[in-house]
Amino acid sequence: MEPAEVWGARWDSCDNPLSRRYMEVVCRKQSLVVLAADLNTMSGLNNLIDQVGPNIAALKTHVDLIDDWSAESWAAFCEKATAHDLLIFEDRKFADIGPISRGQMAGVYDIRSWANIVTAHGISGPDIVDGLCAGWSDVDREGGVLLLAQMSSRGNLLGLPGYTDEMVSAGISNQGVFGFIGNGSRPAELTILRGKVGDRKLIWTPGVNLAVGDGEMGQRYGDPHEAIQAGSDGIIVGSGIYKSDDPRGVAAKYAEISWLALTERSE
Ligand code: 5BU
Repeated sequence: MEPAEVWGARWDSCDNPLSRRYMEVVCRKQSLVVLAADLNTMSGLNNLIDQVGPNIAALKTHVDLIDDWSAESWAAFCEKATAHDLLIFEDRKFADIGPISRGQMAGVYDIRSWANIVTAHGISGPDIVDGLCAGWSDVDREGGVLLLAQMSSRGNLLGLPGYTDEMVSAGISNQGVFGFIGNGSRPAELTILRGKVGDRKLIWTPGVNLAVGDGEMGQRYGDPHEAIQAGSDGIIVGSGIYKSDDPRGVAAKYAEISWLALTERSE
């Protein structure tokens, strides 16, 4: 199916330059799975991507989780991800003022040079998006920011009255914003967020697992199909895949469920 057909109004309306690239990859690979690759060794990460690369649409990293990180091994890993047609999303959750966030895109990890997408809290104000985009411009690259409008974890403060609305109005007109993080564990909350966001931005959702319910240390999980029906454009799945005995088979299962949900949504 053609992306315009599958994605409907979002294909024309999403304004960050990477949005279409992601939507095309989803159609090519028939998967809306964003893999949360939360492993702490480079060999573990490489093995995981070798196994599930064909079944996922984007790769989410926490670069500071890795015990044996080196610039060279990371560059090779990113090359592997790119060969699998994956946008690389560093879930760094930046939260500082614009100029410092810009500087934090550099540093030892040099996130600006390999990440296509990063997450940010809006707690310090909307200029953080411009700071992060300036970080990419410093190395002649363009990226997209995912603003945290909701979170999946129990008791998070983004659910306090007004916060999500403020986040949406801060980001909706900024081209540097790729989209918003919504709560994959609560489809009802997600439906409300989608209503506020409309079709101009994508929504990606953590807190998704076929085993719905409470996870470890306050994490909560919702069903992948329900999340997409409620308006998610990318299901972020970590332990549901990498902790399974058959990561490849399970990733394929999440891919199949997610693609079916998207095609149903577009009918
Ligand atoms: P899990 O193993 O599927 O629970 O991993 C979830 C991932 O999504 C993990 O990397 C978290 O850092 C990330 N996450 C989350 O769980 N909840 C949130 O609200 C945000 C990110 Br934002």
